[in-house]
Amino acid sequence: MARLIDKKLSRRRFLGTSSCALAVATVGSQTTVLKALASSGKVTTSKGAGTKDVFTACGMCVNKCGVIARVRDGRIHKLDPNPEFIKSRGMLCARGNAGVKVIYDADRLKYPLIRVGKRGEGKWRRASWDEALDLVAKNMNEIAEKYTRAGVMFASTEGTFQEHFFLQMAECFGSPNTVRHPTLCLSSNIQGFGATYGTNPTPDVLNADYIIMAGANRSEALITPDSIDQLKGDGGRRKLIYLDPRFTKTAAKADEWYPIKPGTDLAFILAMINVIISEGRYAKEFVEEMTVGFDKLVPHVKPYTPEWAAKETEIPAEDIRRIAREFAAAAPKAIYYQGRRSSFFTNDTQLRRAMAILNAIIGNWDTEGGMVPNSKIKLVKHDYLAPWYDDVPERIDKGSAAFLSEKDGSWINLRNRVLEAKPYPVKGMMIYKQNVVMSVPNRAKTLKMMDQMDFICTIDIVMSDTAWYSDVVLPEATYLERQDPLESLSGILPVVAFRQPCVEPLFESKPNLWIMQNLAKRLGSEVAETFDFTMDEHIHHQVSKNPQILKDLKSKGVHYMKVLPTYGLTKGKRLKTKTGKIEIYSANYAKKGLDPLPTYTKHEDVPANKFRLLVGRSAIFTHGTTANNAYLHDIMPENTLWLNTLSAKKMGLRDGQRVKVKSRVGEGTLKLEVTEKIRPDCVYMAHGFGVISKGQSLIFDRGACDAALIEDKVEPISGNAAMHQTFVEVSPA
Ligand SMILES: Nc1nc2c(c(=O)[nH]1)N[C@H]1C(S)=C(S)[C@@H](COP(=O)(O)OP(=O)(O)OC[C@H]3O[C@@H](n4cnc5c(=O)[nH]c(N)nc54)[C@H](O)[C@@H]3O)O[C@H]1N2
Ligand SMILES: Nc1nc2c(c(=O)[nH]1)N[C@H]1C(S)=C(S)[C@@H](COP(=O)(O)OP(=O)(O)OC[C@H]3O[C@@H](n4cnc5c(=O)[nH]c(N)nc54)[C@H](O)[C@@H]3O)O[C@H]1N2
Ligand code: SF4
Ligand SMILES: [Mo]
Repeated sequence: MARLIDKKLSRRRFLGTSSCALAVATVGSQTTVLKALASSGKVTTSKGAGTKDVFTACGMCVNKCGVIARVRDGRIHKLDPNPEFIKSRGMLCARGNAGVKVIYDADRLKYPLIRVGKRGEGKWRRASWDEALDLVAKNMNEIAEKYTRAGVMFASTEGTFQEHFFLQMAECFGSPNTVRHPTLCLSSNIQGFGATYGTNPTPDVLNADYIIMAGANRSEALITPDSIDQLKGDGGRRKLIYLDPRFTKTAAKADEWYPIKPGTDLAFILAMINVIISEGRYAKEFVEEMTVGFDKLVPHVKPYTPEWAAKETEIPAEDIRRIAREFAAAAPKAIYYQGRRSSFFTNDTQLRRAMAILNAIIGNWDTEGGMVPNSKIKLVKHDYLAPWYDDVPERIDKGSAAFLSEKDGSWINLRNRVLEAKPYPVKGMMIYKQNVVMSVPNRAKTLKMMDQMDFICTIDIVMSDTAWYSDVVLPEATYLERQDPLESLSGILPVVAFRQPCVEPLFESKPNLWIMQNLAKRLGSEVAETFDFTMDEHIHHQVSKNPQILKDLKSKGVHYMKVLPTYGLTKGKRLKTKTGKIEIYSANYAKKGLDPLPTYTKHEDVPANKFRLLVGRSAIFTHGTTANNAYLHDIMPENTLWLNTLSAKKMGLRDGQRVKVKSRVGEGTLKLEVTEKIRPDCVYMAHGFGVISKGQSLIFDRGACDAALIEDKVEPISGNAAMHQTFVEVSPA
């Protein structure tokens, strides 16, 4: 932790400190915040009749930052950051603060609902839990009977600790067809880095002297602690190079910004490797000792000169050459940051392989300021004996990608197979905390898939577009009203996060475990038995090997083992690859007929009179989930279409006018935002608008939906979606 703060600070002092003064710190100055971590005092708790402070974990996005909920007279009146939560450096973002609105949102789901009109018409009747769950179980059993258990698919996403129970339900019911968020998000990242290192390491952003971020907008797409640590470069020794077709908030914080031509990042990296090798700037000893296939890499990158890459990327050759030299000179405290979402192009896995290889040849593996393998605090797994069914086929999307995850599947490939009923029909959908109508590219196809379902049940907290198209909608208690299982968050400094109820669940909402248990009872004793435990028993079982975890969670809302990173733990050990080394050349890929070394492939250029549609995040929204939150809605009531000033001028379009955007698969209408902050050949719109559901009263009929426009292209190695390969026409509305 000494390195965490600019000044030297003993472990003891850090542990004995932290103060709620921190709660007012903003992302603005990272140094201030890290210093605040060291300021004196304990977590302040309120005193007085009717007041209570509850440690919990934010549920507004994947980061799960530590929260202290201030409860007054049975109502949460404020959410503060938990200064002890080292992963988030003791902070909450705008969305974390706006969590109060989630619980007291007039639009939240209050009771189980059963559809009465046509699907998507929005006519519902209130039902009791008994009636709703009877109906769900009846439909699941009928579909299983008619089409096998694989006929019911289970869709869910990361972000809540309770997803485990939903996946358990899928397994115990007997369906192999679980489909999760990774193939909309980071599966090619996991695949590309996994194939090279045997794991997807964490970049040590805090301690790196030289960072290249490309296609990773950390000042807006918030990942803790990277988003905070990245800001340390301000005025300091750190250099941040940023590649993005858009001038984002990260660009504003970078030392250099290059509006790279989308889809050409691989050329940039191959040229960097070319320079580093041809000028002998690689880590020779490390490469010799820790990697395989370097000899094949040398001739492979020969043609990829900076001059060649300049034509592809539109980044000057002299800059590429200089950046490569600076990068190698800063080694091993230099990182090519791999980002998170890698659902960009159809060669994303090879791009991530190239990133991994570039990092490897400068020898930044498992070193301070380099790429560090994750540590994780062990919790005891909850074991159960899933019933065995003889007649269940394999996953419907089996074989649709070279490396398909059995648990996550491939969203787009699965949807295609369901639409073709190949090799068998899938007629039921169980959905937990996923908004598939918004998050899977080509909305028309998702709706078509839903149309052909005999039954759809969605468990959500609001009437999402997906819930709107369902037959039964079940209201889950929000993250502020639930006890969730403990969650171990891996990283350089791993933590265990804790989510406990701050207030009683409002209306008739119920936690997922309760819902699964009561559904299981209706699916037969074998399924029910696997859910025969209380949450309290579950949590005590999780910490049975280390009861201190729970003690820490109760007393300070977080458990961690160390406050100082440890490096070099893998030294002298075999990595989790086949050869036990870093695989620059992948024999595994060669065996599957894939390029064993990343080879450059060109993507289609933007056709005349069209634009490339880019998607990405805004700091104040999470996916298609939070735009209807009243506090956040105040900041941005609708999305706009970013169009470059030059392009707008050429087309005679002006700022603020309404435009129609049309792709091969859909269209939408929204306000135009004329800006210099985007390349002239691209347009951009924020995600989460253009909703179909009238149950989201603030944003219904506002803005346009990007999922309606994006074509459903797929990366063939990981099965990830490729979301930046859609071209659109823009015209006055
Ligand atoms: N506020 C907020 N934070 C979040 C989330 C959220 O919804 N809201 N979601 C979380 C999740 S699940 C994820 S996966 C991460 C996503 O985190 P990131 O992957 O960092 O974020 P994105 O905004 O999806 O995409 C990054 C940037 O890539 C740029 N880009 C597009 N095409 C190219 C290209 O060809 N080359 C280069 N170099 N850049 C390109 C886009 O303009 C965009 O600014 O964020 C996480 N954090
Ligand atoms: N067009 C487009 N598509 C994208 C992206 C993009 O940028 N643009 N980004 C992609 C990425 S990186 C990702 S990770 C995925 C994410 O996409 P999804 O996996 O679909 O996740 P979210 O969009 O966050 O939807 C979460 C749903 O859960 C509900 N919810 C929130 N809290 C709770 C809760 O406590 N309990 C229950 N039961 N429900 C809850 C929300 O209301 C929402 O309906 O989207 C991907 N798809
Ligand atoms: S980054 Fe923001 S929304 Fe995400 S968990 Fe942390 S406070 Fe919550
Ligand atoms: Mo994601």
